[in-house]
Amino acid sequence: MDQFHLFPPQASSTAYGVDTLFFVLTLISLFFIAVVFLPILFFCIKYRRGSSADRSNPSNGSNAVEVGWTTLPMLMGLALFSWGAVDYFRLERRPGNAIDVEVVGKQWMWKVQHAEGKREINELHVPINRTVALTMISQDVIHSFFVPAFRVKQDVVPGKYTSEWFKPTRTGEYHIFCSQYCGTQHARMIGRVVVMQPQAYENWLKTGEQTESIVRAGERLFHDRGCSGCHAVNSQFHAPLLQGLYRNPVPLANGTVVTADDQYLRDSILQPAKQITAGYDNIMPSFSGHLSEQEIMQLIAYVKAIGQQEPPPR
Ligand code: HEC
Ligand SMILES: [Cu+2]
Repeated sequence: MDQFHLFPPQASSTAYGVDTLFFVLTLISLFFIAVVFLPILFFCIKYRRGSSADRSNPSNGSNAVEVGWTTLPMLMGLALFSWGAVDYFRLERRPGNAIDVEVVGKQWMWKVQHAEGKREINELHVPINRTVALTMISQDVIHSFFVPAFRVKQDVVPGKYTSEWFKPTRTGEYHIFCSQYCGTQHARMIGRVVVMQPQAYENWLKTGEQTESIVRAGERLFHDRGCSGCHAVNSQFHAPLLQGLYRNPVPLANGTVVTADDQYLRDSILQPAKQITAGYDNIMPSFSGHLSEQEIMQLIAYVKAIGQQEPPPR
């Protein structure tokens, strides 16, 4: 299908599945178009003015036909739904063992940061045959991260993390589009994914100025912004330790229990009063407006990193 450029190349592990479903849907639609329009054409000719066709119109019902054309399309519809749902869930569930990349959308560019700390704008370098998982957020309006060659598209929303993953299966450069109208320069909010051989990717990561990793940057912020003043073992304040927190259940003061995922950590930093941890007072100041989206992502990366450690004794 590559010679025929009706479609972008299939450059990810999921592209073929998405295309197959799309083609089957198109074929089925063509079939039903034929079933409807060929008889119309046939009857137009048969019953044209002046033809000697029989117009007495005797009624003849058939239960078999009625049941048939009700159940068959229903089963087809259900089959297509299940097929689509299976593919959808596969695309929705972020696989483990992925390369994490953070993406911030803003009018009108894509800001990318790799876990190792490397940053780029409107470009995303990735190695071939590795799963890449993007954690995305917008710092202004709704955008959408669309890579046609990978058949993935996901809205990028202010205030809420969304994610998107793909596994590139061929090297090369592929378009990134913003596919959500986001203002006058929306059409310019484009970029490219560069899929590289693993070794070339490793070399690329080392080029340019040396940057600290996302976790290191988060650790630095954690001290600079005064988080450690409350959340440290020897703190004067009564604040929860963040070690062992990530992905674990947190009992809240209102009696409910939530899981400490990325969104919870984000909300804890920006709107601490929204979900008070049980046994603590609402003394944490809100950092809303004091941190950039990238800084919030770095802090979260750090809290996630220490979240895998054992809580130290107090
Ligand atoms: C004045 C002290 C203080 C400062 C400064 C502070 N916190 Fe907190 N933090 C608290 C307290 C007390 C709680 C528990 C009550 C609540 O949920 O608001 C808390 C809760 C949290 C939680 C949820 C923890 C849990 O177990 O559910 C996270 C995550 C968090 N803080 C991160 C941060 C980060 C990141 C910073 C720095 C940007 C920060 N805090 C700065 C006092 C503080
Ligand atoms: Cu946009």
